[in-house]
Amino acid sequence: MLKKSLFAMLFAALVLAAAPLTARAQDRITVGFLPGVVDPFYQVMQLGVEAAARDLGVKIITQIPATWGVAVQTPILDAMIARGDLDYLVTAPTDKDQMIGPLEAALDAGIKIITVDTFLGDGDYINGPVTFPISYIGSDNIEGGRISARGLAKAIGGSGKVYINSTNPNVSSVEGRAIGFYEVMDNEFPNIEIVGLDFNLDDMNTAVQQTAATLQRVPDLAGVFGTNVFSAQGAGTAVVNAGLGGEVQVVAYDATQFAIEQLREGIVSLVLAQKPFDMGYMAIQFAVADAAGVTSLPRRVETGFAIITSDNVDDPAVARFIYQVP
Ligand code: T6T
Repeated sequence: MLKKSLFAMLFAALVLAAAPLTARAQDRITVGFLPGVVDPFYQVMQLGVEAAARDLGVKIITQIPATWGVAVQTPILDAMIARGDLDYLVTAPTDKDQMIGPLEAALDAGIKIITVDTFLGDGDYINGPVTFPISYIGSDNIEGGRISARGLAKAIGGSGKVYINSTNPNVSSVEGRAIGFYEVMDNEFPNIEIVGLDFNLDDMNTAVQQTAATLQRVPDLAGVFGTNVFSAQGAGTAVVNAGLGGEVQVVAYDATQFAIEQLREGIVSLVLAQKPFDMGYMAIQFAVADAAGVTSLPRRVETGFAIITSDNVDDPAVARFIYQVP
């Protein structure tokens, strides 16, 4: 008798212990992760996505385009929709207008959208032209452009000619950076002239060639703003190739190891670190919260920056934002 009831108690305890696990497995959501391109920024974002997925018990399907652009991202998106098992999609649209249609198709197929790093429309998901994504989680890139402009202006002593190397038109992130940069140079630095803006289509070799051509065309160039990983790497490389390291100052958006090395060598004067890990982690938290019925998730979350200079690069509180890719 005693044996029987002990067994019954043990069985009941096992069932109770297993119940939350079973419920959790059944409720588990599946989230697609479709960033912009293979680069250190999105690799760190992927670490954030995976960490949150582990912590919250979410299944992740990741597809990373090899090159930047709508023509590459759209068929990958279509294939992710066709799988039929995604509940949410965390994505960085590679064009603020052209990706609206393909992402609406995902929504129509029952997949809820969270945009990270880049947004659709004007990014105002409450009153703007595009309101279907749950949220935009990313940098305030106009502010990042302003910070970059003030950093470059300081590095060149407040006067001279500067040049912008960027990736593509109509991408909310890099477009915002150029807007903020122009705004500050126009309003705060009357002695600084912006001599050009090139689009390298997120290709580092193109960025090298374009910056080299500008150095030829404008022999008294004082500074370059590289608006993302490949733009800044290309700009820094061209400056070094021309033997102008330290003479022509570079401001680098994105805290890659390469940018930090160039900062230590005096080629780059300021590195602006974004927080891609946070973007990825929070996007998964938002998906889980939405699935659980949370209705007041913020429609826009700005993740902030770390401004890295030679004065603080070894401070652990700042250095932790340098992109660490395994
Ligand atoms: O700068 C990031 C990202 O914010 C931008 O949207 C695209 O380029 C990067 O991924 C860096 O390469």
